Amino acid sequence: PAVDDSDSVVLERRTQRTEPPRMYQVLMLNDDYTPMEFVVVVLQEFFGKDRETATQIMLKIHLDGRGVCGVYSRDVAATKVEQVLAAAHQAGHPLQAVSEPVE
Ligand code: TYC
Repeated sequence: PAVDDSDSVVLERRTQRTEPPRMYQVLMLNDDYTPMEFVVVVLQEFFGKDRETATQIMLKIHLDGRGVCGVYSRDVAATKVEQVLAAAHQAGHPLQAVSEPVE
């Protein structure tokens, strides 16, 4: 920090600017067996979607093969994937989820 010869204060940045952390999108993948209702419940329970939004995302996945469920820091995204896979496995459904960096 330095003070100039007028009354205004000049604050220098002496440290390197830190990039914001990379964000990761969690995607669910379509399959032929997982019930639509199960996917809608997963989107509500683990991704905080209301029922209408969850239904729209589920249908998008059903039609396009994959869809974004949410965007999170790396650790949170990894946990979401684990939660989806655990719930699907427990229910006996083949539902798959992955996370990948945004961009
Ligand atoms: N295709 C499934 C069905 O017709 C529904 C489904 C939607 C499954 C999204 C997985 O990620 C998924 N029952």
